[in-house]
Order: sequence, then structure tokens, then C-alpha cells
Amino acid sequence: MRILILGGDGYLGWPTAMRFSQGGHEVHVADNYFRRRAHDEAGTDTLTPIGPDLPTRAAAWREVTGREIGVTEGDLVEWDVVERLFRDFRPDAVVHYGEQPSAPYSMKSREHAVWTQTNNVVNTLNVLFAIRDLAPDCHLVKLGTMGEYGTPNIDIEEGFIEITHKGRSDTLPFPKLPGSLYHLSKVHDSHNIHFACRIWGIRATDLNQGVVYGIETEETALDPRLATRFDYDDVFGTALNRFCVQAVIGHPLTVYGRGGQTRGYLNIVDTLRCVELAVETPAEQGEMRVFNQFTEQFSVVELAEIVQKAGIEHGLDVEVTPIDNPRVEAEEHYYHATHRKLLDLGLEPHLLSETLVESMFATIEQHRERIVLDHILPRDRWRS
Ligand code: NAD
Ligand code: USQ
Repeated sequence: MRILILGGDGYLGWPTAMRFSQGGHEVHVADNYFRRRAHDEAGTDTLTPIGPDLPTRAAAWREVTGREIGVTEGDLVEWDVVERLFRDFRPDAVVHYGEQPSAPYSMKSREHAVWTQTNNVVNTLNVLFAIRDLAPDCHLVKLGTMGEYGTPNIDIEEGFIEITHKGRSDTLPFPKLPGSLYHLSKVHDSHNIHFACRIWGIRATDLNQGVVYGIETEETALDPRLATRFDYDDVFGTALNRFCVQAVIGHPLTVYGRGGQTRGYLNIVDTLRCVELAVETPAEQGEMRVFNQFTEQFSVVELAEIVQKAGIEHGLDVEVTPIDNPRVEAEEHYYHATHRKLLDLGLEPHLLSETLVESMFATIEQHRERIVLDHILPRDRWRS
């Protein structure tokens, strides 16, 4: 298959591109390096050293495996870039990771919020028009987020819910209560994708993904030059990845508030498998499928305890010190989200274990001199 990976320079995009290329597919990646620029501006950086740009990473991949990954350096908000990508590459499937992914970044200021929503919503609209007009059979596999649903006091279904109202029934999109302006951008995307499926007849799978952890995949392990980025800072680092770095440097684990915030989590290895499963079994023409993409749910306190235990095994002295929550979110709440559809397609989860956490410690220890201590504690508050 011809597979286009948007956001192919990112934490998830680069390992996904290598996975499909290794599987014998023709792969092309596109990225505008927003993520790298945002870190440069903040004075942060990926813990794992990565190549300076996509052509260098693709050259390393060619040298190690003999396989090609095509590269476009460009901004998906620009129609010319998206049009050229679709005309020249003619994808059978598009895996769309290419958005601003951080909730804290989107909540920094009016400018950050406007930029996040414009970037994410407009670039996805461009992709939808490109599919409609240039590749109508192409299957869109779009990364959404479990955070679109928020934390309602009822079970979360996979995208849709059957409702009976005043004696009549229908299956409608599950209500959305996102907790940041980033998460809200994904809700806007989902509505636009649903519209494109209903009105234009395109095919799409919206992957409502939970929080991803992990550093290594089969392909990143082949050569240090194939590593993916790994962030631990207050803006782009995610919970478990941050806790592992904090444990290694002896910083108390930064549980925000009471720590009962519960989310779905998954290993980066399972992200790649889920995306593969979605691409291998495309949605029907006119269908929008929604998969809840995570394997286990944990509260923040439970995550911290797992890291603490693994730390003790590893000879680290790990403290957990709750800090005032910089975000605005429920700190104790009901959370039960369905996640059947990917399991039904054959996903075999790699569950979180102390062994996995210890292997992350080992990689972090190799690069500990790169850790910027000033960016461990959160700096921005969501409500002044
Ligand atoms: P990432 O920032 O590492 O990857 C996104 C990539 O997209 C970056 O390389 C960035 O430069 C690029 N990009 C952004 N805007 C672009 C534009 N206008 N044109 C071209 N490229 C652009 O983030 P990630 O963690 O790899 O996440 C990938 C996707 O998965 C995102 O859409 C994110 O919202 C979603 N997601 C991530 C997680 C997670 O825990 N990492 C969980 C759920 C969903
Ligand atoms: N948290 C802490 N301490 C920290 C960091 C986070 O207690 O040091 C808490 C947060 O307050 C939150 C939970 O951990 O309650 C998860 O936070 P996170 O930063 O790991 O994840 P989040 O902001 O939700 O965003 C990440 C990705 C995003 C993706 C989302 C999936 O950055 O791209 O959409 O996970 S989900 O959470 O399911 O919406």
C-alpha cells in the first residue's frame, strides 16, 4: 500500500513510518518541524538525540534497512503543500498525526490557543478536501484523543451512543466534554471528519487514543540514529514518561492535586499495532469508525506507585510529592471507557509492567546529562 504519514517527524509518526516501511509498504512522511521549533523556543529538547531533520533520518533508515521513506518538509495548513502531496504520492491510506498535541501548550495564552486550533482544524480540513477531490478511495486514519470525551459520570462508549428520547431512538455521537483547548481542537476535527464521511462519502477511522508511554519500538532499537523523540518537560512530556525521568534524577514525582485523575494509557508499541490494524482493515466508503485506543486505565497516583516500586527494584530512591494542580480537572471521578474494537481486530496489548518501567530507566540513564532541570515543574496555571 502507499501510506502517507502526516506528522512523520514526531514521537509517534517516525516509528510508525519505519514500521510500515519495514512491512513492505511504500511510505511518505510530511512534517513542518513545529514540534522542534516549540522546544527550541522553550529551551527544552528531546531526551533521546534524534537526527537533525527528516532527510537525515530517512537516509539512516535506508542505510540500516535498504528501504526508502519519502520526505516532504512542509506545513499542512498550506493547501499547496497538501495538494502536491496527494497529487504526487496518491496515497491509499493517510495516517494523520500532524497536529499540535499538548494540552498545556494550548492553554498558555490566547495566541497559543488560537494557533493550536487553527493549525489542527485547518490542516485536517485540507486533508479532508484533498481526499474528496484527489483520492476519494483513500482511507483516513486520524489520531484523535480519549480526552475528547472528558470524564462524564457514565460509561464512555466508542464514538457513538444509542439514545432513546421521548420514545424515539437513534445512534448519535457520544457527548464531548474536553478539558483543554487542544482536546477541543480534536472534537472539532471529529465533527469535520464525520461531516466528510456523511456528506461526501469518504472513509475514515478516528482513533481516540489515550496517553502513550515508552521509548522503544522494534525499529527504533535497530540503530541509535533511528531513535524517536522522548520528552519529559512540563509542556510536552506526558505523565508516565515524565515520572520515569523524575525517578532517575531523584526528583519527587509530580502528581498534580489529589491524583485521582484517571485516563486510558498504552505502550508506544501498541500505538503502532493499532494504527496498523486500522490501516489493514479500512472503513467502508462513507463510514466513520471510532476506536478507543488504549489498553489499561490508571489514576495518576497508581502510575506514580508503579514507577516508585520499579524504582526501588532498580535501586532508586523515589518520592511521590503531590503538588498544587496547575490544570483545571476533576481529581476524583468515575471513569470507565469501552475499548473493544481494536481487541476484536486482533490487538494483543503490551501491558504496563515494572520491567518495562525499568527498561525505560535504563535508556533515560544513558542520556541523563541532557535533562533540563528547570522544565520539570509546571510553569503555567490554567486558571489565574
Ligand atoms: P508530536 O508533536 O511528536 O508529533 C506531531 C508532529 O506533527 C510533529 O512532528 C509536528 O512538527 C507535526 N506538525 C504539527 N503541525 C503540523 C503542520 N501544520 N504541518 C506539518 N506538520 C505538523 O506528537 P505525538 O505525541 O507524536 O502525537 C501525534 C498525534 O497523536 C497528535 O495528533 C496527538 O494529538 C495524538 N495523540 C498523542 C498522544 C500521546 O500520548 N503522545 C495521545 C493521544 C493522541
Ligand atoms: N499529570 C500529573 N503530573 C504530571 C503530568 C501530568 O499529575 O507531571 C496528570 C495530568 O494532570 C492529567 C494526567 O496526568 O490528569 C494526564 O496528563 P498528560 O500530560 O500525561 O496527558 P494529557 O495532557 O491528557 O495529553 C496527552 C497527550 C495528548 C493526548 C492525551 C490523551 O499529550 O496529545 O491527546 O494524552 S488523553 O489523556 O486520553 O486525552
